[in-house]
Amino acid sequence: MSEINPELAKRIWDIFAGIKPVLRREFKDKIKANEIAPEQAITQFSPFNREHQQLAASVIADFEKVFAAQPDTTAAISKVLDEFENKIGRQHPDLLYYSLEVFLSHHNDDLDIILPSIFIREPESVQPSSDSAAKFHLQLAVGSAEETMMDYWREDPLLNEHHGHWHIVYNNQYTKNRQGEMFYFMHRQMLARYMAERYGVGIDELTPFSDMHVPIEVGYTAGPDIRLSERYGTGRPVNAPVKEEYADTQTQWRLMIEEDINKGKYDPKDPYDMAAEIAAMDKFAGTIESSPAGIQAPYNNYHGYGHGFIASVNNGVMGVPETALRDVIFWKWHLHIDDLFEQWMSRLKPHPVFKDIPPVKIRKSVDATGTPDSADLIICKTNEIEDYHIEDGALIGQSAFGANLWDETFPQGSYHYQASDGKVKNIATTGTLNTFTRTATMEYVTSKGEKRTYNYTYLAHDPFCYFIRLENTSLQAMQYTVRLFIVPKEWSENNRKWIEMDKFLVDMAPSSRQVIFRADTQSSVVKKPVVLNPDEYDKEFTPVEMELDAQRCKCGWPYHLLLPFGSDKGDGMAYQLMVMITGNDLVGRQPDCGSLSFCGTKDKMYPDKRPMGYPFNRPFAGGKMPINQAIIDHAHMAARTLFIKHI
Ligand SMILES: [Cu+2]
Repeated sequence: MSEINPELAKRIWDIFAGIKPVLRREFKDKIKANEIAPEQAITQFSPFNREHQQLAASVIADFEKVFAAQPDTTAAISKVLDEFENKIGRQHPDLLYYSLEVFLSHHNDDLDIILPSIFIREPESVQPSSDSAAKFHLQLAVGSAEETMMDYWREDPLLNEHHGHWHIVYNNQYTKNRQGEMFYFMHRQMLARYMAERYGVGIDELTPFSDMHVPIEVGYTAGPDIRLSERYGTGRPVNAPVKEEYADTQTQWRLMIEEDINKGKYDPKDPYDMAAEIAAMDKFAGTIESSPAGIQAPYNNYHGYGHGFIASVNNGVMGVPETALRDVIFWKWHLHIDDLFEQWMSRLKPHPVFKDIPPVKIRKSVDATGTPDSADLIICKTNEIEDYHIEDGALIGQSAFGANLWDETFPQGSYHYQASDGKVKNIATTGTLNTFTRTATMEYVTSKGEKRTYNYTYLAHDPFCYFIRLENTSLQAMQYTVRLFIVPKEWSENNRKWIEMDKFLVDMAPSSRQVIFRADTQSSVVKKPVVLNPDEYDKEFTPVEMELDAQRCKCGWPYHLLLPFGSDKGDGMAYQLMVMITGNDLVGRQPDCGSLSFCGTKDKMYPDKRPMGYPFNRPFAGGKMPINQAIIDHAHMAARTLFIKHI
């Protein structure tokens, strides 16, 4: 990446910080006055809409043409911005913003562009829905008081920003490697997290919305300021019907999809081969989403049309990726989509087919409840490590838990390590991580010039790290891939419910024992650079922040949501933490992007040779508890219990 000059960077910032409701209002007025060409006369721009995607494609093609005609990048980008400004007033502003952002994100390799946060870009849409009058909120918002218990999560501004940004990075114009598979995987992971969260908060399990002939039982009304955005309708009441013709289309398509799955249209060519599985899922999910990974089918873009059919009830948040998560129906619609992926997956040959077990050893036993337990999986809260510095992690681990202490166990308690200065310091291990509810303040000025200040709550957790004791039994130096997952213990036999926490490469000397250190902030799932406090964002363009950062990748999961809620009852909620070691599957030691799980690396191969979510990419078979049995039986897998307690 290279830096662009500060004036140009500031100009980009200012464009994205611009007040969009005014532009939207002007555009609506022009439509009314018949000043806009009919094919451009859009009321709500939605990248889920096929026709809108095509309009964006031609805008992006214009940007590319302008860009290619200039000798240097700075001149090229400023001409593209001129072109963007020329188009304002002739095409829908959200179509133009979307196209510009997709274009810039594609060229982000050459440029270190800082876009303002969602708090600045779309302030009216981050307002918590609880700021609607309470009664109005319950009646219209979600249909039940219970559902509002999840507002803090569904309406988390940075979660919504993440989702919006993901759909910019994985767009329809610039094809990415394994894009269809990524659509399936990223959304399945969000669902696993959402369901674990509901379970922890103590509300009903999520049910799918699979039949649009049934009125939408849940409603959604965002905070009242959303109406000032000129982008959305007033909200969707509970039990609102989807238009009959849309429901007919959806039903017809759903039946065709199920028939094609059952006919084996999307089966992998070889039922055991991972590359064949990846290609097959990529094609299937790419067709359903849709993305360029898909194929022609009558139901192509089934998922996207579903967003549109639901949004059409009242120009709802479902039409827009950076607000869709706020609505309960998003999760119900996506659970239905995921059910289709599950139908496809149930046709694969189940695990265990682990033929490629690397020469490693992690010690383990079985605890009193019959579940796997490993003394080689050690967890610490980083604020319980005296004089902790992340760069000393490996040294701390080796000193506290390795070398002549290799055969000791370290149940929750206080221990010691020797720091590089020779001094003995304290370190505590834990079996429980805490989550908290914190309050932050958002301040914004509406398009009417009114200043708003709101408190909102967000979930946060103890900063923590893992120490994993791993033995390389090979006589060779090896590189291994470490894969970490968690799941609510009661759901540990359900392969859809495992939450990916991290995956990374380690180097091992021949026949060696190593204490591997890994901090939560390094997680391959999390957006980099890590945002520790969601309300700390740049309120203004600050060129000093524009330093190069090879790890920068803006589409990862928000750090503060890395751990699920857990439970506020008793000891908290019992989770299982599982580690699986595979060979050198990750392409490259230092990916361009530090958030490879959900972001891949830009324009290159997805940096994992195995199917996303491996080993939970297939059902497990054998015995009463096949997943736990596989963990017990295989030398390259281990697990332990971890409590997550909300305090
Ligand atoms: Cu999405």
